Amino acid sequence: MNLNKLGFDDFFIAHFNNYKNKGYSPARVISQQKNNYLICYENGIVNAKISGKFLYTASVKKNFPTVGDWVAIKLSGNDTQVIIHAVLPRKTAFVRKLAISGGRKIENGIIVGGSTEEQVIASNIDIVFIVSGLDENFNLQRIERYITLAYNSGAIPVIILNKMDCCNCVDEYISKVRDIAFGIEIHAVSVLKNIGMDVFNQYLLPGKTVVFLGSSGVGKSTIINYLIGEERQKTNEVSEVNNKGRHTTSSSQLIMHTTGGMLIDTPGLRELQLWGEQNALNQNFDDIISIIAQCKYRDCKHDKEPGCAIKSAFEEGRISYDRFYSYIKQAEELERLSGRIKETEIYLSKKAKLKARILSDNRRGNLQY
Ligand SMILES: Nc1nc2c(ncn2[C@@H]2O[C@H](COP(=O)(O)OP(=O)(O)OP(=O)(O)O)[C@@H](O)[C@H]2O)c(=O)[nH]1
Ligand SMILES: [Mg+2]
Ligand SMILES: [Zn+2]
Repeated sequence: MNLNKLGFDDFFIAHFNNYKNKGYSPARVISQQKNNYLICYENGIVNAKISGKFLYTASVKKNFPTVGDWVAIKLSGNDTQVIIHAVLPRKTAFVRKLAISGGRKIENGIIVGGSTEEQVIASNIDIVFIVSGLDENFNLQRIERYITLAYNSGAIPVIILNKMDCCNCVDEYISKVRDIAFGIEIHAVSVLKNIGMDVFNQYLLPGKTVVFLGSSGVGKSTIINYLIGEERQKTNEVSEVNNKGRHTTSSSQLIMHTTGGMLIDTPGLRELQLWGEQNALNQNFDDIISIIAQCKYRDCKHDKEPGCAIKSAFEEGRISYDRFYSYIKQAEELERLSGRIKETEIYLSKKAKLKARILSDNRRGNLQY
């Protein structure tokens, strides 16, 4: 395996020099499941694990190897199990902030302390495809957030509006996206109906890496399968017979393309977006969040639970029902998007939502906002 073809260029060669002198070999991470890595090195693809020393010193998540990383490995005699000793500096990286539940402290009603952590979703990428479906899940704000993160990555963002077969006003959507994506290429395609798929040719270049990002179900894996010409990545196809057989991508994976380009498939919303969205929600509603944090019970539904801080805040006029209601609305949107809301701290019962709405209607005007 020629490592240059995998993207091992002057940048990495320079950074690897130090390790080379100590007898290490370079390799690129192509997939990861906890501490089980699949890496590609000069002799092919092998399983790898992180060294004990590395585990001991890499305290934060973002220091661990991730898909797309170049790493320094030590080969043992038979090469069946190699050890990763270090991660080379990343040229680019798509990073998402994670909210760490439980990591927060409240002092005098204010959130303090490190409540977020960075997660590297893919690294050493040249192009970030922000994939969105032209269907009922289309969401301009979400695209906006992806653009911000893509720009932060250092790679070039490109917007792919997939499922154009589901939409009869494609131009309208393109112009909406154009308004928020100044100077970014926007391509409408349908992988299912094979419309406009040629646009990918210009991005699949030898030694270059592209990553597909976007919510679950937008068609990332379907596009990748189309591009590599085989059903390599399981897709979210639902069997019409029993409605079973959903296959959502669960971890990132780097795949070689015949052009010599590399494609990284990533898991959608269910794995990643939730915490990002939750984080954004927390930022928007930090007043509500800090009050909720003072509820006596962690799973307080803000209904009849004793020691509910939200209830007292209503009574004392410290927050408005309207604001609480819009928080619930957004949390509800999250719930729809993720289906994993019960695992988050913002789970609220249907009853509490209804009650907040009724109270909101009754008391409108009585409260000072
Ligand atoms: N109508 C239509 N459906 C599509 C198109 N592309 C993908 N789909 C369907 O959308 C569903 C989800 O596709 P996936 O490729 O699994 O989506 P994904 O983005 O990989 O989803 P995650 O792996 O969960 O992040 C599948 O049922 C696809 O058949 C398209 O162009 N048009
Ligand atoms: Mg997928
Ligand atoms: Zn409460």
